[in-house]
Amino acid sequence: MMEDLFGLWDAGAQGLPERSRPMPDTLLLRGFLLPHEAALLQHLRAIVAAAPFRHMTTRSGLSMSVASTSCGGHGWVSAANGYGYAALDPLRGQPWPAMPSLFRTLATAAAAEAGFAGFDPDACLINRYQPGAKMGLHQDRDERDMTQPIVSFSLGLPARFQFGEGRRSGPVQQIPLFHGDVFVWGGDARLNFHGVLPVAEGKHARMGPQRISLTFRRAK
Ligand code: MD3
Ligand code: FE
Repeated sequence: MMEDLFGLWDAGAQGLPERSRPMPDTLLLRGFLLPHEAALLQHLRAIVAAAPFRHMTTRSGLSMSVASTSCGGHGWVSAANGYGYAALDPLRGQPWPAMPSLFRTLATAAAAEAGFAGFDPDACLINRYQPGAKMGLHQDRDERDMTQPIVSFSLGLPARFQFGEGRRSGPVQQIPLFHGDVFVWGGDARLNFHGVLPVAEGKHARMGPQRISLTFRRAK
């Protein structure tokens, strides 16, 4: 698509503010990853070659439309018999690939910008959204220390991110996330409900027909 060839799907071309606080204790950094794009993608390729994307199963036995893998000391896993953090990749019976120091450095820097100094992630969940894939509204509550923030990186196709408050039935806002954006959540926003609407068809110039998110957490 022409828009994509000229990079119009990236935040810089949308004329959006470089940083904003969509709600208290959050920070959205537009294009924060773009200076590091090539190195990030190289690391990502190596991780996925070692620990491939797979569709996990929810507790209700349904296959997720998003495919996932992890890097770091702990990976988030879900199966019919439960979910949470695991030091071994159940698919391979081996540790997850190490978290590249560039990933950690960028996540820690983004968290510090948001006011969460000293964030030291031990888990990075990598989600792949092909067109049509989505993630329903949920809370992230499998981590031990809820005073630690969550940092997410967005790459590839844009997505409409949905977020509400600490209760499922509360009001929901939508915000577009683009290639290179970083979103930080902590403090009072840490247990907010959030999700991703179905990703629209398209082909990103550098990522192809997919959106990939990397979500950094302190699991243990
Ligand atoms: C807001 N992933 O993996 S990342 C997830 O784009 C997840 O793949 C989405 O939600 C994705 O659990 C969203 C942004 C995010 C992550 C954690 C949050 C937003 C959050 C925790 C609390 C509030
Ligand atoms: Fe989540």
